Amino acid sequence: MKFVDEAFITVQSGKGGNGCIGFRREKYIPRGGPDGGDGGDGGDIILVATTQKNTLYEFRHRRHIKAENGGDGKGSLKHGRNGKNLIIHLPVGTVVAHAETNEIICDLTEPNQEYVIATGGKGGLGNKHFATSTNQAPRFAQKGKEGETLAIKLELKLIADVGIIGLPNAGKSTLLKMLTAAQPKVADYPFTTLYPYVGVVYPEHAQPFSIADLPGLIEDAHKGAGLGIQFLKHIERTRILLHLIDISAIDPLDPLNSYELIVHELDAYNPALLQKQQLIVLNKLDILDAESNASVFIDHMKTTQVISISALTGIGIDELKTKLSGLVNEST
Ligand SMILES: Nc1nc2c(ncn2[C@@H]2O[C@H](COP(=O)(O)OP(=O)(O)OP(=O)(O)O)[C@@H](O)[C@H]2O)c(=O)[nH]1
Ligand SMILES: [Mg+2]
Repeated sequence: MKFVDEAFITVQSGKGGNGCIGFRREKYIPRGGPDGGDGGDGGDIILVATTQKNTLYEFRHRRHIKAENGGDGKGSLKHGRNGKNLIIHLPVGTVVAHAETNEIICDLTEPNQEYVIATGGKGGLGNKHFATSTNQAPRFAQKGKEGETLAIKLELKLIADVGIIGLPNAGKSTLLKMLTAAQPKVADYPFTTLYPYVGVVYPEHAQPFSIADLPGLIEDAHKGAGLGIQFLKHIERTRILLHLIDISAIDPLDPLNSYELIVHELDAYNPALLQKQQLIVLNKLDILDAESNASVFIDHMKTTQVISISALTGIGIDELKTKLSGLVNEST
């Protein structure tokens, strides 16, 4: 299904049913008392976070969502039926805000998290409730209350422990496939990945953690170049950045330049991104000359926080898993 990470919808809870004006009419009871039943309550609109969805695509076509109205009360004290609550399943990571003011209403960060966004109108009371000593046959009942109508903006900001970033073709999707059961498309042309994928890594002796494959970044991504900025926001909610670099270049200085380009893009979009824990991973170590390029890179960077792998053949993957799992646990 197509990836959509923003949608505007209107939600409307159900109206309460009206209370009934009724009187008992039985054979030997000439003037029966009031017996109008109460109206049922209108249904609520409830948002529920689910891991089963990763797009807001359906809301392109589902713009107005309404819960059921409550039924009217009936004679013989029959209570109107309550309107059914309407549950809207949203992907984990959806931020819900007022459409006009952008004021945040709730942030669905946990699976199964619930939020009642519009409460159904109360049902009206039947005339039975209004009988008094002076008015034993009240000819009025309460009307049901209107439901609430709210225009909201849904914005999906993926949540993952680790986000894989890098230039197009660095091998990000290949790495996600190697580490998890996710099946993103892999191909030897740039911009194969058009939207983020999230997979779960199950290390042998540690807690599982989630990892997101993000579309490739290029120069001026922060200004909208390539797939650009629309995906940079998904990096905001990953705790650790895995910066993947193709080390198989002919010019050993290329990987360094590509590293700096990406760092510059992150900084230009939001400097806070650079405060995140970052792990540099050099990919395509199986290709000729990659190893010597890797040494050049490591010398220049003067850091040991670098892991060399081949996402294709599996070189270094176990070491990477252990390293990531350690970083994830440290940061919780
Ligand atoms: N030899 C070799 N090729 C690799 C390796 N990892 C990825 N590739 C190849 O590099 C090409 C790009 O891989 P992808 O995984 O699609 O790259 P990506 O970073 O997801 O690319 P975009 O989605 O376009 O940003 C594919 O042809 C892969 O088969 C590796 O470790 N070794
Ligand atoms: Mg890809």
